[in-house]
Amino acid sequence: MEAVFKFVFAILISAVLMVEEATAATQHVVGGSQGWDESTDFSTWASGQKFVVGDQLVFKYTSLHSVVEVGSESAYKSCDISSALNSLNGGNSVVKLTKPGTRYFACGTSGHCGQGMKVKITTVAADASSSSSSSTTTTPASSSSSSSSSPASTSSSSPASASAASVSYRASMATALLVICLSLVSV
Ligand SMILES: [Cu+2]
Repeated sequence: MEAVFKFVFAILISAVLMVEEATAATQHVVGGSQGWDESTDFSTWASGQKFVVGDQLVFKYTSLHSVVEVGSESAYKSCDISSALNSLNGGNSVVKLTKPGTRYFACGTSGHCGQGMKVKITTVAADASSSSSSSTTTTPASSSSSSSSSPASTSSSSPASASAASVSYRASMATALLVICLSLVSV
């Protein structure tokens, strides 16, 4: 009987871990089904996404394009790719979002950035929303924007509620499994 309980318990624990795994990291295919292309509306695409630390960007593109990461908002706005932090080729480039903040990507092909082939990605901390108490989001993003004097509004407040929902979902999931475990023990 005890062996059966241990088996069930192991199944439940692995189920919890799988739920964690599924919600922990997201792969964002940049531009959705249209991919990394001049015709894609990247600002609309990005506004519908929530980028969390640990997530990945996947750039899918033809040999006409490349991916260049630039280091500043001004370089991004003026399509100045001479200050590139990184340059990627090959048609299937994966970029890991390792910390909170804003990153800027453009196409390296001449003229493409000017046609709108660029995207701005704002990543939020994974645990920023898990503190369910009424904390006023103290994101460390303000420290990185010390150089820019432009009053660019940070639009990182609205997607925070989305992951709060997923966190509470995970919490209720874990609680439900715990209750099942406890009821099995008492049998
Ligand atoms: Cu291009």
